[in-house]
Amino acid sequence: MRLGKSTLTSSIIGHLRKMELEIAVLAIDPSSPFTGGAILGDRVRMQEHATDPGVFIRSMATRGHLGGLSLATPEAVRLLHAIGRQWILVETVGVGQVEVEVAGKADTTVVVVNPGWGDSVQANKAGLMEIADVFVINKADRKGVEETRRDLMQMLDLSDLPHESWRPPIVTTVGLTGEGVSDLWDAVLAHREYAESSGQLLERRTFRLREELREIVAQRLGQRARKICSGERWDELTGSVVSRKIDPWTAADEMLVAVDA
Ligand SMILES: Nc1nc2c(ncn2[C@@H]2O[C@H](COP(=O)(O)OP(=O)(O)O)[C@@H](O)[C@H]2O)c(=O)[nH]1
Ligand SMILES: [Mg+2]
Repeated sequence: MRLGKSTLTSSIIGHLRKMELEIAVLAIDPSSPFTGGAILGDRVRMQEHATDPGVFIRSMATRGHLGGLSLATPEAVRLLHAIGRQWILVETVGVGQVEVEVAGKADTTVVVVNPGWGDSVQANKAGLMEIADVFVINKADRKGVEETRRDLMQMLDLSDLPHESWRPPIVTTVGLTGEGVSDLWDAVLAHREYAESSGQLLERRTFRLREELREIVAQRLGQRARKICSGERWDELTGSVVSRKIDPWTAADEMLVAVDA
């Protein structure tokens, strides 16, 4: 959804560069994986920062292979951190649109909505409540900001916030002009402070690393499985399954017994 995320990101970059912070932006937008249109658009949008060595911008294209991103993203973040980038902004699409596994995995997650967001995201609202550390109503130059704020507050009141002691603040911005961006950044910093002192940051990082590790193990096991499923024994067992001497489950167990032994 064109919520103005890239435009807002560009304004945040401007804000951070004024403080001479070195930053990186990873744009993960699979909304047009085949044409690459969205990716080009993001580049153009962030062009004002393109020649600034203090800003590193990359689009991570998914080309339909969504699974790949969940390992590529943390790897890229680690690398950017290692070369000394002080802040790493990751722009993703919203909850309910494919890249859920990337969303909500940052130290601080900012959820962007627009005035009059209404019914279009109805089904996803609960998901948004779950991952948001900060809400931003972008395109606040449009009608309906107060209704949207009320709507969000009500949802926050009703929802079972997973982290009782942090209530996501609601900030309004105009990405195009940069209005409200410094408030937005203050909210991010406030969350960061909370996350550090409450132990949430450590908890999230531990959880993320566990998930990543699990996925690497699963990937390695997949590679191993492909290797195992070949050769003489494999042909033999496949033949037995085809001729219905044994069922596939039994055959699989026999393959694995051979491996475990
Ligand atoms: N009126 C208004 N339009 C905006 C604002 N921010 C972005 N836009 C426009 O919204 C459209 C989508 O912006 P973009 O940053 O590409 O959204 P993204 O898909 O969420 O990254 C573009 O036409 C922007 O010019 C804003 O604060 N106010
Ligand atoms: Mg974008």
